[in-house]
Amino acid sequence: MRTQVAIIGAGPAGLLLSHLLHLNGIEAIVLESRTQAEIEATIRAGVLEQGTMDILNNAGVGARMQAEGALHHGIELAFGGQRHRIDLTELTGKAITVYPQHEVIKDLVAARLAAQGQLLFEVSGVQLHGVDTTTPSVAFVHRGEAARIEADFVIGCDGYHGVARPAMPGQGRQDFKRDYGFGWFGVLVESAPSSDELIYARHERGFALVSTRTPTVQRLYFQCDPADHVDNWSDDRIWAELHARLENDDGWRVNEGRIFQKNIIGMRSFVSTPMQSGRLFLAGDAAHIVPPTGAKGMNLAVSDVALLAQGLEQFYRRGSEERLQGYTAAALKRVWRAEYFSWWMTSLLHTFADATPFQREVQRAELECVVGSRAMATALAENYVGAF
Ligand code: RFL
Ligand code: PHB
Repeated sequence: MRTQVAIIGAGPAGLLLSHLLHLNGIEAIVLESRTQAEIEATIRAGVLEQGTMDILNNAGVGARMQAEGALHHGIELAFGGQRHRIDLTELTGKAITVYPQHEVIKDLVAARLAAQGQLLFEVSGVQLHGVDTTTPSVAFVHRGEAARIEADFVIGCDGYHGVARPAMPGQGRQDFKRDYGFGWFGVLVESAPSSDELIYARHERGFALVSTRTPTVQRLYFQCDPADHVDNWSDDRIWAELHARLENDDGWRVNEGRIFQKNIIGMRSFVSTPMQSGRLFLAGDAAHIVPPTGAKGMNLAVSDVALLAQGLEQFYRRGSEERLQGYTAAALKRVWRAEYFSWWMTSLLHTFADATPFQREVQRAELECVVGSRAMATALAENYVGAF
């Protein structure tokens, strides 16, 4: 098989990139290890920045997001028994949209299939060859048969555990990493939203987050031991923990309902540089991870591939590699800002096992500054909506 761009991974990064390339008349093949049903059912992100929505809308895949996504003009920070609203729109002129990542995936898959895009599911044994030549190739197994794609470029959109980053030449690479030592316990709940806006809560027992998915499904999280197991948490124990962490003086309570999914994720920050070598480029979680507190992961994946699509378009249309060569620098500028913000939100809102009493008081004081100072609230809001 021969194509212009071989893309590994059909997450938001890989699917959107293949669609943006298609819109520019560039051919791509996407290789995905899971089934279509699996990728369309994986529950992950929920918050889309305006810039992400603009990219999806301009690519013609935003109709359902516009119809079904919920526009949020603020978020709440809860601590010390009180809830404080950060008015995102008043402070920045922008808003965010809550629309589940797996719905974005469904929209992108539908668009790719409608355009007869080449999307191969259930591939295995993906191996990259010749990425430092102008004729790279990808070997893999599909439907029990060995196959190979010859391409001009290979793009690793295969997430944190993928094969593309390990295939990068080791020389000159630098990885930056921070493990937080805690995780998030996430539940999906059949019930009406408890709040019109997301609530980020700091409590001595640990962080909690109230988010939504649809008018009948809530997404709730609480800080936990990443080595804990969902089976240790009965529904009653989960509700007791959430009520304890979300306690407040005005009598507001999170709505209970049937819990139909539980999962635990670890929290880490990670950046691998450079994001390119020869004809191999990395995008999204394959190159960087943020803790979910800042809601930035999918937004970064989308902005990476928007840059790559521009670079590839310039290459094929004008024969210039200038933008492609500047990809790492352009992407990392935004990536590091998101790394900073996600680290800061995480530090502000979680309990740290090794925190001294002094550090705990400073953390509480910082939260008071954020809700009390328009300048600090604006800084949070600008970062949260992706205003700069
Ligand atoms: P993905 O989504 O991990 O997709 C990678 C795809 O590659 C496939 N793959 C392979 N295919 C072929 N061969 C191989 N060897 C392969 N290895 C892997 C995988 O099967 C998969 O389909 O990466 P991508 O596209 O870079 O997208 C990144 C986002 O998914 C991620 O950053 C976000 O989900 C992060 N995130 C959030 N981001 C936001 O912008 N807003 C949020 O509100 C938000 N909340 C979250 C989140 C992530 C979470 N988890 C579960 C980590 C909340 C949570 C709980
Ligand atoms: C979510 O709804 O899954 C979500 C929302 C905000 C975050 C992280 C996750 O910061």
